[in-house]
Formats: sequence, C-alpha cells, structure tokens
Amino acid sequence: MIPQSLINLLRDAKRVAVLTGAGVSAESGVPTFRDAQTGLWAKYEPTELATPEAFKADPELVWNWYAWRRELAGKVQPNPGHVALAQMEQHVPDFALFTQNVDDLHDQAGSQNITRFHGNIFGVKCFDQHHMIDNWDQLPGTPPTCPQCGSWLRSDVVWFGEALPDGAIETAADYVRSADLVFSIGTSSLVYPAAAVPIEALNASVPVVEINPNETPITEHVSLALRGKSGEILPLIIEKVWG
Ligand code: BV8
Repeated sequence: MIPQSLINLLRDAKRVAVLTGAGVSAESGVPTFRDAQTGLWAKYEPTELATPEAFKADPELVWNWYAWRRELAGKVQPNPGHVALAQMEQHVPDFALFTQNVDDLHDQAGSQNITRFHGNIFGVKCFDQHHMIDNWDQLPGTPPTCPQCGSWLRSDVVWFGEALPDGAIETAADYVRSADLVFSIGTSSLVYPAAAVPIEALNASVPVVEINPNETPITEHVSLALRGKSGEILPLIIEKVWG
C-alpha cells in the first residue's frame, strides 16, 4: 500500500510541505465543503454562502450558518490523520503545513508550523474594519455589531472573492519549490490560489503525493496518488517510515 520509494524519500527528506483540505477533517465528523449540507442548510451551496455578497444580501443567514459550523467544529476531535501529520513534523527537519481548513484540528493535534490560507472559523471580526471581537451580544434576527465601529460581525474566514492573507501563497510557493517532498491531502484541488501550490511543486520537479479517496484535477499529474482516507493512510506512512 505504501511504496518503498515513498518510504525512502520521506525518511531522507530534509524539507517536506503538506497542503490539506476539508477531507482531512472528514473522519473527525466535519462535513467537507462539497458534502451535501445537512438539515436547514441542505438547500444552500457553500460557495453561494461563503461570499461578501451573500453576507450583505442576508447578514443574519450567513452569520447563523457560521454559528452552526462553529458549534459543529467545536465539538469534534482530531483524527489519526491530523495526529500523523503532527508526528511527521517532529521527524522531518524542515516541515510546513499549509491548510485550507478553517477548523482548529491541526492545532489540537499538535502541528506547529501551520499557515492558514482560508482563515479561522473560531475568529470573529467586523465587516467594515476587521476589528477582532472576542465576545458579543446577539439580538435575535440580526448578526451582532462591532462595539468599535458598529458594522456587522462576521466569521474571520476568507470568502470567495476575498484575498488570502498577505504573502501566504507566495510563501507556500517558495517553500514547495525547494522541498524534497510535497503532500496534497484531502482537497478537491478546485479552489485557487491554494490549489496552485502542488502545481508549483510539480513545475519545479518536486515530487507530489496526493492522498484522497477520489480523483482530483491533479491526480493524473502527481508523482504518486494514494487512493484512500487520510486517517488510515497517514498513520501507515508514519509507521512504515519511523516505526
Ligand atoms: C481569491 C473559507 C482573489 C470559507 C474557503 C484562479 C485564481 C485565483 C482565484 C480564482 C481562480 N479561479 C477561481 C477563483 C476564485 C475562487 C475559486 O477558487 N473558486 C472556485 C470555486 C473555482 N477563489 C477565491 O475566491 C479565493 N480568493 O482568489 O481572491 C483576490 C485577490 C486580491 C484581492 C481580492 C481578491 C478565495 C478562496 C477561499 C474561499 N474560502 N473557505 C468557509 O469555509 O466558509 S474555500 C473552501 O473550499 C474551504 O476552505 C475548503 O477547504 C476549500 C476547498 O475545498 P476542499 O478543502 O478541497 O474541500 P472539498 O469539500 O472541496 O473537497 C474535500 C476533498 O476531500 C475531496 O476531494 C474528497 O474526495 C476528499 N476526502 C473526503 N474524505 C476524505 C478525503 N480525503 C482524504 N481523507 C478522507 N477521509
């Protein structure tokens, strides 16, 4: 299941980069971005809700969607895939984790060098000035407002159409270009510019390993595609490489 070539490459690697997506949190019970939404959210497409336009059109709906997701994300635990990535970081001299995920499961599992491309669902800021807010009163029927500037409060995530944190993508592109090995794990590789990171590695002839139960647009281009669940494959890799 884990080719010897990968075991040798990872054992000798000095610099390893990992890109994760919602699939890494799936086995913790966090629905991925493209899983059918459940309950009252079933009729909404996440990509239609995760935008500034959706929020301006219906601040209460989008605020409540994030409140529901924050509550869900607050109840789950890291799975063996998250733990294995934290263990990999301990063994590899120079390791960087770039995640599209907005939950805190990589942090909870012990990963240290984490770059968040799409923000943090537990963070709350105001829409106009991005004042970070720790606690708020919620009157029924509308999102809470900023005590400093009075604008609506929103989740501290990167919406579609919003820029990623300054320098995050450039840092990731530079890092993977000089890596010995890059993993792309649990992502549909559909959302840019995050999806460009493994492609940058391939363009620099850096080996890329994809871990995903399904095919993605980069599957045919990667050096190795391990078809399965990250919570099962990653612990196996750690076991084979570092015993
Ligand atoms: C921007 C936070 C410009 C919110 C999210 C080209 C270049 C640049 C931009 C674009 C471009 N083309 C299109 C765009 C626009 C857009 C985009 O990419 N659209 C897509 C839909 C085509 N990109 C943007 O808008 C980005 N911003 O470009 O700004 C700019 C510049 C300057 C100034 C102003 C603007 C911002 C994108 C960020 C959007 N925010 N999240 C929130 O969470 O509510 S993205 C969202 O999708 C999540 O972060 C999620 O992580 C991400 C990607 O999805 P995945 O993580 O891959 O999850 P998904 O469900 O898709 O797939 C799960 C995978 O896991 C599947 O493959 C499945 O098979 C697998 N899986 C399932 N179980 C397991 C598993 N794998 C392993 N183990 C398992 N057990």
